[in-house]
Amino acid sequence: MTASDNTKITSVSHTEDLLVIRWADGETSRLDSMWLRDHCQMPVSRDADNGQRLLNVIDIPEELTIAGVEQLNDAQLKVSFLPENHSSIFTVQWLRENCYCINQASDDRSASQKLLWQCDSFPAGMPVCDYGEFTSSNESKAKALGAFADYGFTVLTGVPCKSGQVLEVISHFGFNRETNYGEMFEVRTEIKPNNLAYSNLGLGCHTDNPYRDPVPTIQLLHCLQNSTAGGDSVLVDGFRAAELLRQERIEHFDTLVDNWVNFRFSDAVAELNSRAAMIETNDLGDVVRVRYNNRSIASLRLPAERIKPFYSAYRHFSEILERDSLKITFRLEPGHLIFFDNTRVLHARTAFSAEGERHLQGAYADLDGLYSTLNLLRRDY
Ligand code: NM2
Ligand code: OGA
Ligand code: ZN
Repeated sequence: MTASDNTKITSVSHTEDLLVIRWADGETSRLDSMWLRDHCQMPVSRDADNGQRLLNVIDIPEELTIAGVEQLNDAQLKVSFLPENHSSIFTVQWLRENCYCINQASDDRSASQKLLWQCDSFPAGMPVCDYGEFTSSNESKAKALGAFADYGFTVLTGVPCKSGQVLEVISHFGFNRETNYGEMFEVRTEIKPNNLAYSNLGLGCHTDNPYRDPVPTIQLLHCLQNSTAGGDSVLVDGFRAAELLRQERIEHFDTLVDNWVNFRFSDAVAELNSRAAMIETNDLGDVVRVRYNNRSIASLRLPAERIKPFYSAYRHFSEILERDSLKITFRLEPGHLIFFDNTRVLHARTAFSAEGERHLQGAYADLDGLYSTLNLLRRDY
């Protein structure tokens, strides 16, 4: 085997605590003894069939040390530990790919893993995929779901205008999330609606169901009819908006991360409450979730001295979200279906007239299923 530059080792050394690998491309790995033992890939430590860890961290002696390191060949390194007299053989490739000095933490959700966008980010048009292609070609599906992962939304065209079709679309990438609104819901004008979505009013930028914990993480809207004047659709990248807030005024950003909001929905058959941050960050300070829906904020209950600072920050974020420079505006036509990450992308619609018909069918699904499908497809490419 000829090792490529990033799996070629220049030197290996160790202390009791650290394995030090210098790589031919100039990178250095300093791997902690406890981390190495815990990540042992041998059959005593991992189930040989499913790869799941057999050992518990408390099975590892706290006084563990590295007793020796031996490079067996270009592809394998043996690390021996004391006092348990255990040896682990690691592949060089595994060490390189999993080294925490070289590879940054990664996940499916955080802003740092995404392509943030605004109004002028799609000069060649929004990410779109023909539904026939989506269902018949794994390559097209991988591309469409990849765009969803990067931008937080994708449009499907040529989706049959059949009632219930939105549920079939979900079955091609994940699982339906049933809620009190049903497996799916009809978005059209109703008399005395239980939710303003079922009126012809315009809706400002929002994420759906902030009053639910956990929130549905994907929303789909399938257009069956849209012959009214108005009723245009708007999307905003909430991660981009949150980053702008952070850049423009960090204390406003911090205020929305640190002061949680009560959200509420109530009708004859449901009473839903949650308390959560409008902007959520992970342990590295990356934005991972945005939750924003002015219609559904319950009584704000914060310690008295936090109310004024909260309103300054909330107003600033709201003002950013309503900037035209962030919005993409388009019209859903019959046969179009948009699906978006409801923890990142906010949606809105303009008011529409009582003349003509506007009918969407909506449904929720979740990101875990979509990312799993995408990862499986990517195994093949
Ligand atoms: N609908 C369309 O989250 C919301 O309350 C927005 C949700 C009623 C399922 C509307
Ligand atoms: C919704 C919603 C937008 C629209 O149903 O949650 O926001 O275009 N609808 O009607
Ligand atoms: Zn909505």
